[in-house]
Amino acid sequence: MRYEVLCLVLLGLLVAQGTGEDCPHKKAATLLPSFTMTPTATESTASSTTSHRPTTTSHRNVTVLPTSNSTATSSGPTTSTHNPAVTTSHGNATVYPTTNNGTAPSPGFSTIGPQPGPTPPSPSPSPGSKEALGNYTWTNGSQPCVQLQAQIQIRILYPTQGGGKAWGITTLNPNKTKVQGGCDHAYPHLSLSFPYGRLTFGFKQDMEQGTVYLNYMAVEYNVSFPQAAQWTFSAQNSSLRELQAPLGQSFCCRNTSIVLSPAVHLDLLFLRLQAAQLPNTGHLGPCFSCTSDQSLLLPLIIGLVLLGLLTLVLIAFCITRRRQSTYQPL
Ligand SMILES: *[C@@H]1O[C@H](CO)[C@@H](O)[C@H](O)[C@H]1NC(C)=O
Ligand SMILES: *[C@@H]1O[C@H](CO)[C@@H](O)[C@H](O)[C@H]1NC(C)=O
Ligand SMILES: *[C@@H]1O[C@H](CO)[C@@H](O)[C@H](O)[C@H]1NC(C)=O
Ligand SMILES: *[C@@H]1O[C@H](CO)[C@@H](O)[C@H](O)[C@H]1NC(C)=O
Ligand SMILES: *[C@@H]1O[C@H](CO)[C@@H](O)[C@H](O)[C@H]1NC(C)=O
Ligand SMILES: *[C@@H]1O[C@H](CO)[C@@H](O)[C@H](O)[C@H]1NC(C)=O
Ligand SMILES: *[C@@H]1O[C@H](CO)[C@@H](O)[C@H](O)[C@H]1NC(C)=O
Ligand SMILES: *[C@@H]1O[C@H](CO)[C@@H](O)[C@H](O)[C@H]1NC(C)=O
Ligand SMILES: *[C@@H]1O[C@H](CO)[C@@H](O)[C@H](O)[C@H]1NC(C)=O
Ligand SMILES: CC(=O)N[C@H]1CO[C@H](CO)[C@@H](O)[C@@H]1O
Repeated sequence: MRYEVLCLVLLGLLVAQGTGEDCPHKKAATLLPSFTMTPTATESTASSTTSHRPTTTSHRNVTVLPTSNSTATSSGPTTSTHNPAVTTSHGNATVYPTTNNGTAPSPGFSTIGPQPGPTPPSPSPSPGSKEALGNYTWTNGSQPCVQLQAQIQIRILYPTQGGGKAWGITTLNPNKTKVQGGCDHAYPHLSLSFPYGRLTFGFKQDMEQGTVYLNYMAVEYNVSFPQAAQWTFSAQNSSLRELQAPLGQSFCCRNTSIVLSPAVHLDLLFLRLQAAQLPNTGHLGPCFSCTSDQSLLLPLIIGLVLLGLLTLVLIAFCITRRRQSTYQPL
């Protein structure tokens, strides 16, 4: 982690200074944690606003035509500016690929690469902007029972026509997302419908522990990723225990992922969620921060403690040396 490195560097500096120079007097080490977020969101947006879909046309025969002849250089960071992003549209859902080639990257991190060059013009917000941050609330009457604020990304590992696999990513456009839900006391749920897809979050209250957590999650999505050999995706998992927070508090996380199945992941960025005992004010309860943030804090604390110990040792060393030096001239 960054903080471990930071702490180590600081320790190293202190040691170097302490041994090389005379004893440091009144050294003030200031640690300023700086959270720099670099959202590499590959925004995907629906290109049309019409949500009317003829119910009779159940055409599943969709040919995916990349706009450029995709003899894609396997790794082309040098020629990236001349490479237009391949966009395919099916059912009005435009999807920008993360990888042109059918080689399956390891699930997780490196797949969310930045788009080469500017993304094609689209009527909706630019990638990574705050506009993709959704605020989804379900209320029963006047009492809100589930509120979820997040930028939601769906990541799907899909089979390609070449026989490989690739990760596709879409980001939900909050403006085109409809919220439904239920306020059953022990099992509140939230359902988000968007063009050709639906997400369902089922929560569960654990009265004994006084917590609430995400217990059930379902994704259904019809989307055509580049060179995909499959267009309908669905996954559900009813044995989750994620996003857990004490009753009355909201679960906050800058970046967390839910693994529904090996092939379907959900990324929740800038997440703030509360699914039980919401205050009536429209605001959420105090933040209960996710473990990934805490795991960042831990190295920092350890580093600070070590720093303190080291400072003590140095001071002791200084004192003893000064005493020696006062007696030595004799
Ligand atoms: C979210 O975290 C994953 C790794 O945990 C990282 O690859 C990704 O870039 C992060 N996304 C943002 C927007 O910070
Ligand atoms: C799918 O499209 C191809 C070419 O457009 C056509 O040859 C084939 O018959 C179509 N299949 C179906 C099931 O419509
Ligand atoms: C794509 O490129 C390959 C090799 O360069 C060529 O054989 C093929 O005809 C091209 N396809 C199109 C549609 O241009
Ligand atoms: C993907 O890249 C590999 C090697 O980088 C190559 O062998 C393969 O043909 C490529 N596949 C496609 C569909 O371009
Ligand atoms: C989405 O909503 C935001 C905030 O209400 C608005 O500024 C933006 O224009 C909307 N975008 C579209 C495409 O409707
Ligand atoms: C939700 O509202 C309906 C009627 O508006 C009511 O019958 C139901 O008891 C309410 N549920 C909860 C959990 O408050
Ligand atoms: C996805 O497509 C399947 C089959 O065509 C259809 O049954 C399902 O309702 C679609 N789902 C959504 C969310 O549009
Ligand atoms: C559901 O999620 C749990 C916890 O992440 C995981 O162990 C389990 O394999 C998942 N079930 C399926 C069917 O993927
Ligand atoms: C989210 O929506 C709720 C209910 O519509 C509203 O009270 C709250 O102020 C909104 N929060 C933000 C950050 O927009
Ligand atoms: C860009 C695109 O595909 N637009 C289509 C969106 O869906 C409506 C209704 O199905 C079509 O009329 C548009 O052509």
